[in-house]
Amino acid sequence: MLNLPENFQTYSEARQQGFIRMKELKEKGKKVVGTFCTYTPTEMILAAGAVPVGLCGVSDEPIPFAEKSLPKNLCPLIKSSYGFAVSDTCPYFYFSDMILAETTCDGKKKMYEMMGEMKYTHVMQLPPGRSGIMALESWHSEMLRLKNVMSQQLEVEITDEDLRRAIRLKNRERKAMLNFFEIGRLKPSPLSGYELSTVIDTNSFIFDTEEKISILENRTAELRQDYEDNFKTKPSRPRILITGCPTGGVREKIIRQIEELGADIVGFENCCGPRAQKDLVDESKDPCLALAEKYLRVNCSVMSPNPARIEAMEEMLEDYSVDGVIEVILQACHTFAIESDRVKKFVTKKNHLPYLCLETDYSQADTGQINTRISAFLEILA
Ligand code: BJ8
Repeated sequence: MLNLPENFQTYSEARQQGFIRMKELKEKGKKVVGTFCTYTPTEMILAAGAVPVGLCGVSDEPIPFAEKSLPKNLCPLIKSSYGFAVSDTCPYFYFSDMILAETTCDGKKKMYEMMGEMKYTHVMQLPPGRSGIMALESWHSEMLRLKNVMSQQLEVEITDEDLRRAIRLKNRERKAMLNFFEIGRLKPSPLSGYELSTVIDTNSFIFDTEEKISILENRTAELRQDYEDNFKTKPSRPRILITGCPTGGVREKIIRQIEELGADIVGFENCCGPRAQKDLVDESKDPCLALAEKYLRVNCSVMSPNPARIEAMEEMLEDYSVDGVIEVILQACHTFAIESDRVKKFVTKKNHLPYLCLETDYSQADTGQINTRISAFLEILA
C-alpha cells in the first residue's frame, strides 16, 4: 500500500480541478502561457504578470490524432502533447495566450513548427552544448529576445524589478520543492515515488506560486512527522532511483508498479525530480544573465556533452542510499537512449549497483512484460 495523504488527488483529478481555476483567471483578464520543458524560464512569465501552465502530454488518448500528421515512431510525449492541441481537447492549450517552447530534441522542435500553425508559439533557440562563452552569450541573447517578444505578445512592460521579484519567488518555490524531494533520503522513506511524481506534475495546475509553496511546506512537515511517529523503526525496502525520460505518462504502468511490487522509489534523476530545483537563480546578478546561466545548467541529455547528469546521479546515489537504478526511455527518444550506455556503465561498473533499462511508450501493450522485468529486477535486490 502506498502511503498517500487523505486529500491525495490523482493527476487527472488535479488537472480537471485546475480547469475551473483557470477559467476564472481568464475571466479576470489574466494572460496564460503554455510550456513544455524544464528549460523554460518561468520567471519571465511570472514577471509579465502571466500564469505558466505545463502542457506536456502524459496520456495516450490524443495520440491517434497526432499520428494523422506526425510519424508513429516518435516519442509519445511529443505525440501526446501535439495530439491534445490538434484535437482541441486540452482546455489549458485552449486558454493559453501563447506557447513558450525551446529547441531541445529534434522531435519537439519540429513539432513546435506545426503547433505554431494553431497558436502563437515562441521557440527559444537553446544551444546544443554548454561549453564555451558562445553558448552562454547566445542563450543570454535568447533571454533578452524573449523579454521583448513576451512584452509585445502579452502587451505588458517587463522591468528588471519584475524579473527580480519573480526570481526570488521561484527560488523560494525551488527550496520548498527540494525539501519535499529530500524526504526521500529518509530511511525508510515515508514519501512514495508515486505521490512525489504526481505532486510535482499536478503543481502545474495550481496557478498561485505562494499557494504551491505552502502546500509543499505543509506536506513536507507532515511527512517528517509521519517518519518520526510511524516509519523510523520500520524495515527499509529496496531503494530505487528513477532516471531517464520524464515519467508522467508511465506513472501507473511503471512508477506505481515498482512500488506495488515491493520497492520504494526514493528519487527521480529526471525532469520529475530535483534536476531543476537544486540550483537557484543568482539573485545578485543582472536578471536576464542570471536566468541564462541557471537554465543552461539543466542537465538534460539534449546537451552535448552532458557530464553534469552523471555528476548529479553520483550525488543522488549516495544521498538517497540507492540500492538499484531503473532507467525509463520513451520510444524513439534518441538522446536519452544513447546516453543510457554511459549511465549503465556508471551505475554497474563504477558504483556496483544493479541497473534496469525499460524502453516503453504510453500504451498498455507491454504492461505484462514490464511487470515481469521489474519483478525479476527486484528479486536481485531482495
Ligand atoms: S529538459 S527531458 S522536459 S527536453 S523524452 S520529448 S527529449 S524525445 S521531454 Fe524533456 Fe526538457 Fe529535457 Fe526535461 Fe524529446 Fe526525449 Fe521525448 Fe523528451
